Amino acid sequence: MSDEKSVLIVVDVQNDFCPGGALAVPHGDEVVPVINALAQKFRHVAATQDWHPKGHISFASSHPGHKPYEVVEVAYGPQVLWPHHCVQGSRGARIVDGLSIPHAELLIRKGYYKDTDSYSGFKEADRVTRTGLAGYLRERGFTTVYCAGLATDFCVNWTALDAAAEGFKTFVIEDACRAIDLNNSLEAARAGWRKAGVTALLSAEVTG
Ligand code: VGL
Ligand code: ZN
Repeated sequence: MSDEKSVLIVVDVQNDFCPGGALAVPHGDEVVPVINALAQKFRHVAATQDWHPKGHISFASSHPGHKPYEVVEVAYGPQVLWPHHCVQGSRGARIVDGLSIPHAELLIRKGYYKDTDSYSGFKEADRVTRTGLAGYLRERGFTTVYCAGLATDFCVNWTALDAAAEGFKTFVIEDACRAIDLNNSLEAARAGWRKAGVTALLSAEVTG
């Protein structure tokens, strides 16, 4: 989308979410060539990076007696526990080497408060703390957001829902995403998009 009002947000394409990583999304690496081609169609690109301190609240290791993929109750509600992943400064937290989006204009980090997780690129899991992304996009004059990356049913999903809630026309480019699919979370995400007016698309449908 070479127009000035549209931005592609590339969500969390990081080593830890790819095969061999700490929280590998099945086939997560397959989004890389798809996003590389897709990003060529966009004049404006932004990216997000999951960026947790050691001992983060979302890590199962921070909750003695609990294992990854269990759900615990924390101050802001239920929290899925994950293997430790995307620790600030680690190799696993780095954006995947093969991702080629040199024209990305913004890299926004999230999940850096020890006691709050953040799937969304806009708002943390307490649903109050903002990352600044909405303000940035508005100030830049963007009206339309396209989402791609990892994982479809977690960080892409929450980012897309929040983009729509912030008033952006919002698309998820499904072949440029891969899902974790925990307890039917992918179908639940798609149902949420329908309700929120988020449109699922394939990258071939995105015209340059
Ligand atoms: C993500 C689980 C934990 C994601 C991040 O990027 O979808 N999932 N942290
Ligand atoms: Zn995370």
